[in-house]
Amino acid sequence: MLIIDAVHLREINMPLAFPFETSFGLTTTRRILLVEIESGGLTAWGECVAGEHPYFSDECIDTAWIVTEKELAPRLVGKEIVGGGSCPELFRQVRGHRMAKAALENAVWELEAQKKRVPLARLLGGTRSVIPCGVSIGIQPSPAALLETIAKELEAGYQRIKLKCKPGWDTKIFEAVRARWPEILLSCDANSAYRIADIDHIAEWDRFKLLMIEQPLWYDDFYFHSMLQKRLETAICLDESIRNRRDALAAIDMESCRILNIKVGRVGGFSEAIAVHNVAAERGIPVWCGGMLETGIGRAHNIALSSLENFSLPGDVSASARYWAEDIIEPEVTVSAKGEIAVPRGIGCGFAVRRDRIEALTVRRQTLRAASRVTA
Ligand code: OSB
Ligand code: MG
Repeated sequence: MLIIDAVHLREINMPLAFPFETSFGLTTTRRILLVEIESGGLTAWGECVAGEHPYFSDECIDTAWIVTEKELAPRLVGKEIVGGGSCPELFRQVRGHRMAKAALENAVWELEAQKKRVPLARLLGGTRSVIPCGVSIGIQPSPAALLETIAKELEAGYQRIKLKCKPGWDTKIFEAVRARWPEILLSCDANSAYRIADIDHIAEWDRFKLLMIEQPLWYDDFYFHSMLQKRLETAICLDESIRNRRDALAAIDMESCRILNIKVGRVGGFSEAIAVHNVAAERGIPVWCGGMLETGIGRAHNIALSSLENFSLPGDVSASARYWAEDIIEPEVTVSAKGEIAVPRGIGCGFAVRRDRIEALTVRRQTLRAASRVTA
């Protein structure tokens, strides 16, 4: 059993080493909510992946902060719980706010792994010793800049290139990339930038032999994606639309997609991420781990999750140095020349959190502590 003594919230501000542009906007500096849980002398961290604005999903760091402080953390402090798997039930009364829930739940799983002195990856049911890695490349200032970036990432060993796209940065770009690299594993991610009227336009991309087209239509849709999937040879991969296991089941059975992106924040924590992974495995649908421009804390958790068997496609989990001049964990996450990350074998997530660095980046903080118990 774990007794939760305290939950600390903090916001850190961290400039990205390379600005990241998607169809919904440009990110240059991340504002990130970190949670730290104290329990019987142990301490475990979680990262909330909500963005600065409610553009990817309806959560943002400011909603996550309020909900964590006022609703979620109070449901944890002072409680005696079994482990990470206890969190969904504790948080059930709060609807939505999955990224806020995930930060706390994942920290509790980390705590449980530390208490049991096992690697987090094993506690989650992971079997892989290395995970295959791809990169997500934002919209670039010019096609030439994009080609240069791709060349650099391939040189580093990454196994799959994903191109962010939007109307005006799509067909011509894919053409240029395929002209230079006819055979690489290539995919695109539209973050919902298209509508069903674009069905003929999107169907033209079959000639590029993309591994998948990620979330082309509305962020909350299955029906029109199913219509589109029937028109395509290329697999659709859903990201934004999949909030939980039931969504995964609906999307798979409606044939809205043939591949799933699992983001642990988007589905509300490791418990639900494992459930999505399992239902996809039962139905023969491969999954991969998405990314949300995480610091080392969220990145370490993504590595642990990616060690589960059905994470068979390269994920968007890549080296710390692609995001940060200096990460907040040590060692930093690195990728081998084969485009793989080794799953740590140490206790917990297997990375040490750099408290000094976090202190220097902190712009606000709050502590919720259990009312002191009187012991006989
Ligand atoms: O849709 O996968 C996405 C980043 C922010 C928000 C949404 C997405 C992304 C990425 C980047 O594609 C993945 C990463 O490198 O962390
Ligand atoms: Mg995506």
